[in-house]
Amino acid sequence: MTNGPADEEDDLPKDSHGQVSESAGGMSRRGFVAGAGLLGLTIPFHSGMPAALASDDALAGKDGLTLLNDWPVNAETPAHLLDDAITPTARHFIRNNGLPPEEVDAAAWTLTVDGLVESPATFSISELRAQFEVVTLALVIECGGNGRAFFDPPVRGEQWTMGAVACSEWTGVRLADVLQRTGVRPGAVYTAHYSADTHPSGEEGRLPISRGVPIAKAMTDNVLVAFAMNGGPLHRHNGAPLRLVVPGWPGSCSQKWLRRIQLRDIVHDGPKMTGKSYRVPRYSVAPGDKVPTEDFEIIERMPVKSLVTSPENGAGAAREVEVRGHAWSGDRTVSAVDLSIDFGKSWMAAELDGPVNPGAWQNWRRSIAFPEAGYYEVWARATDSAGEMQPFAIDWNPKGYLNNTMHRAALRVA
Ligand SMILES: Nc1nc2c(c(=O)[nH]1)N[C@H]1C(S)=C(S)[C@@H](COP(=O)(O)O)O[C@H]1N2
Ligand SMILES: [Mo]
Repeated sequence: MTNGPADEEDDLPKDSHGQVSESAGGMSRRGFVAGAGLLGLTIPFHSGMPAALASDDALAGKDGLTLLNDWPVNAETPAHLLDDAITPTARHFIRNNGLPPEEVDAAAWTLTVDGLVESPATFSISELRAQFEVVTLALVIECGGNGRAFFDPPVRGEQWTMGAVACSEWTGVRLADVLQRTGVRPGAVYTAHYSADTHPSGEEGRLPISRGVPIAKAMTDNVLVAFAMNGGPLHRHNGAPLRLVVPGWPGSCSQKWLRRIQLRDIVHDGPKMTGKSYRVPRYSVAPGDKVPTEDFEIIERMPVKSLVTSPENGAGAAREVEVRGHAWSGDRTVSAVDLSIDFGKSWMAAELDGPVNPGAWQNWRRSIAFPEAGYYEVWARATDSAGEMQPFAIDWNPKGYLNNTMHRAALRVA
């Protein structure tokens, strides 16, 4: 079964309530998320996903992911499967705007760096390995649309709940080292990333996505051109054999199946850079407001956020449990994670680790004794090094980006 590409620039048909009428898995998209937006729990898709939808090999090599769309393949990870400090490859979410290249030959793959550089160059993966320092870093990739499913009124696009985020260990070379080798010409302001995936329309030469970042971001020393993931090859859907990893910024900056980086003298204007893609209004808008495209700006750093990965949302729990999860904040560090089990009336600090390296998420935990049996929600609220805290309510925007509201995990305490 096919849902069709969810091109974030295309106007999909809407029903009379202004909701997306495109179906997912035979149900309306709202059907999937009904209730989830109210409580942040009972997300029925995992158990509710029709078996036929997951029966083909779209998710081969993945473990427990929830398929949101099978063409292109888009799949998220239930929060409790993100419990590991380092996300296993099998649990790294998949966000495809197009169709991955069918057959890739890592030995023949090349990366070309050109545009406003002193000396354009083309590198094979073995040349990258041989000519630059190889580094391994734990880095968060989070889709700009993670949490979109909770927007009210709803917005179109993939209906991510909590799980379009991961922190795998990436091995590669620093983009900064590669750019230092080719030289950056004065006047270069932005990168432009090109890749080998194809547009779902099948139109010759039409790119599914080509994003870029300001040169200063590209020169940050945790931005990698990565050829290994968790000590093994990249998964086919995570960009094999070569991708960018740009931690702290929308996942869309981390171009998969990377073939070319061009330096430009203007802000890159490739597909999904302009219009309303990965852009938000410069000011707060009322939920449902129409906003002129010229009032949108490119999303840069991702906001402070946290995830409760244990116990599992909706599970039963003993009277005393260890609650744990991760927290991250764009280019910053997280300075505190606070927990509430009484709907925000009172808060207690979690024990919080530092990041293993800049760009990694931070693990936190706390043992909690529930006062009596019953229904609880564990709320987690991270605060970052700039004092920014996760909000209660979504700062609504037309494309459903940047939802960093607190994660609320429901528990039945025996
Ligand atoms: N070539 C290419 N790169 C891409 C994409 C894509 O569709 N094509 N999707 C982007 C988006 S929107 C995100 S959130 C991340 C997701 O990375 P993942 O699929 O490995 O989790 O890849 C980015 N890189
Ligand atoms: Mo994304």
